[in-house]
Amino acid sequence: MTDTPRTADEPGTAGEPGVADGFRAVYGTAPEGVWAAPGRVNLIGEHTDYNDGFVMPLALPHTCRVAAARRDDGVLRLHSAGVPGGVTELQLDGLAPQGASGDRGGWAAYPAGVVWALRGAGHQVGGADLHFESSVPTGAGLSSSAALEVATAVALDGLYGLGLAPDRLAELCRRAENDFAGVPCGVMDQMASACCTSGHALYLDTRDLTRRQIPFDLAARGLRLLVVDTRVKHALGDGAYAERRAGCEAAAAALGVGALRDVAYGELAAALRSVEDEALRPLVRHVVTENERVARTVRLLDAGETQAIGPVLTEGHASLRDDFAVSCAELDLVVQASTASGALGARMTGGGFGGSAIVLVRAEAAESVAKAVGEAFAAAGYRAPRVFEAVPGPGARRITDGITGT
Ligand code: GAF
Repeated sequence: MTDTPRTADEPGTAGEPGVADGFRAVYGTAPEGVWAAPGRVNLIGEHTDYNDGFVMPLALPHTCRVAAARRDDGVLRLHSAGVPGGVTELQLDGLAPQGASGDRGGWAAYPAGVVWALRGAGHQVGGADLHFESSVPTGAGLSSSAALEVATAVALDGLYGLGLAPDRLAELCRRAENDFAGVPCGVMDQMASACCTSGHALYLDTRDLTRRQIPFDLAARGLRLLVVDTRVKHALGDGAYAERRAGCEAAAAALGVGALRDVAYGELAAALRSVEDEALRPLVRHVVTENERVARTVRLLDAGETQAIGPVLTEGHASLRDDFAVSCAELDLVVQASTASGALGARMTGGGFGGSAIVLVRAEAAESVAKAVGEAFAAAGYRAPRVFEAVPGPGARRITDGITGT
């Protein structure tokens, strides 16, 4: 494998002393605390969240960390170590959904949108200075935006003593992304970042946000989960994601249901016959079968048959590739090369159109499978992928408080 994730707890990388020091360097004073929120991979349940369906993400050790302090003058200042351009300064009263920088595209729209959503929901949030450092790869389908939003939300919740539950923060972060930053995502990524726990996958019903932490200790079973970042840029805002979402909504309307989640697996054949628009049928088939794959995965994990989820993952990939049409050649190659070289199963993870895949392997096969994927990429003339292991980490949290000194 080629890469090891940095974690917030790892000294000497981008841990909390680094981000507090970064805050001091930018703003000249000490932060009041440091908070962290992780990126995620989704084990199964893709493009189901905006259909009120089921998902099962787990938190990565990669985090967005934010050092933060209150201000009493109605000003929000935002700075990211990873982005050139210095400090973005905004007036709280002037925050409006067209985007923090007026172009909808700037990174600052995500944290600014969270402040806007919190205030819009009636929470007493004043000004703040925020400095971010993130180890979540951007554009890799690993939820760097959700990590940024949720880090902002937990920091403001802590600074202003709001006492909001993690799922409420996640919902407000989703609102920020949909209505302020203009990205029509579902709620999975924000819920994953806010609510995942170490050593577990989060089984989530996105309709009512009921959830269960499912133990996911792969090492104990002699297994490993690899993440392969194809380094093909992934972006949700480019229209294709919104088109899939609109197609699902049109299909639900044609079927007379509130959301495709309401079509039971046993009713699929009849539902497909009654959708007149042929272009919508594959979308229905993917969502209905994907919800069934989540249910199957839960049953297998509950029964301790972890390695048997491998073929379910690969089946999910075929559905995303052939029915939902959100894969790409590089993601397909990860799945093909890894399963051909001994992986138990593999699939793209996240929104697709590039980004990352996950690969379930027996521990002893991890190196050879990663090598086989790298060789397949080289043979195809693709850029070398980044490969690392996903071990389920904790969700959003405060990592230091009471920082003193300047
Ligand atoms: C992206 C979105 F942000 C999620 O809400 C989800 O729809 C996912 O794509 C696909 O499952 O990560």
